[in-house]
Amino acid sequence: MTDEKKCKIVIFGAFGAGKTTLIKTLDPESTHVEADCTGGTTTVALDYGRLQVNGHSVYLFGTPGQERFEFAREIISKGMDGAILIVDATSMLDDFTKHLYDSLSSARVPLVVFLNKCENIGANPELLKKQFGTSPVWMVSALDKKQSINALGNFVKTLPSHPNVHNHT
Ligand SMILES: Nc1nc2c(ncn2[C@@H]2O[C@H](COP(=O)(O)OP(=O)(O)OP(=O)(O)O)[C@@H](O)[C@H]2O)c(=O)[nH]1
Ligand SMILES: [Mg+2]
Repeated sequence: MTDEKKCKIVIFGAFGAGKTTLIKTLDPESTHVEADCTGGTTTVALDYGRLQVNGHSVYLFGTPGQERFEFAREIISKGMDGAILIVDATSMLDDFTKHLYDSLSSARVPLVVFLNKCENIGANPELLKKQFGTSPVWMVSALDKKQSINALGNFVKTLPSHPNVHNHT
């Protein structure tokens, strides 16, 4: 037995918000189940990565952003200790992101919002920042490893010291 803390973090967000990119940045050896789509790839099952942060073993699960994959989001969400909602700060807030935010806020799970693509000249995080009630909001670029680790580490620090799930391996 080890007293190492383990936590399962699930990443939500609309199509193209940057969920897969964030996991690739945080864990370059992560695994991704994707299909080709116009202009790139899209997650059709899940992303999976792991890393050590603030004395925790963090298990990251990325969900598909397309609305039709609701069943996959439900399965992946089981037993999560925390949720990250990624929002593309170069776009207006869309209805699906609002729906994800409302469902996660009413679920009893710690939640943080990452406003993503903030290094992009077209990003307007200030406009979006106020639209997430009392939830903590971080401005990030999922392409930037330091920023991504910092934002994740700060979230993990806030999680209860006895997470729901004891063994995610
Ligand atoms: N400029 C910029 N582009 C980003 C950033 N994060 C992601 N992207 C780009 O946004 C596009 C979509 O990123 P993904 O990580 O595949 O998005 P996703 O949320 O996993 O998308 P789905 O799986 O289809 O729901 C890709 O072209 C990424 O390179 C960022 O921080 N800055
Ligand atoms: Mg993806």
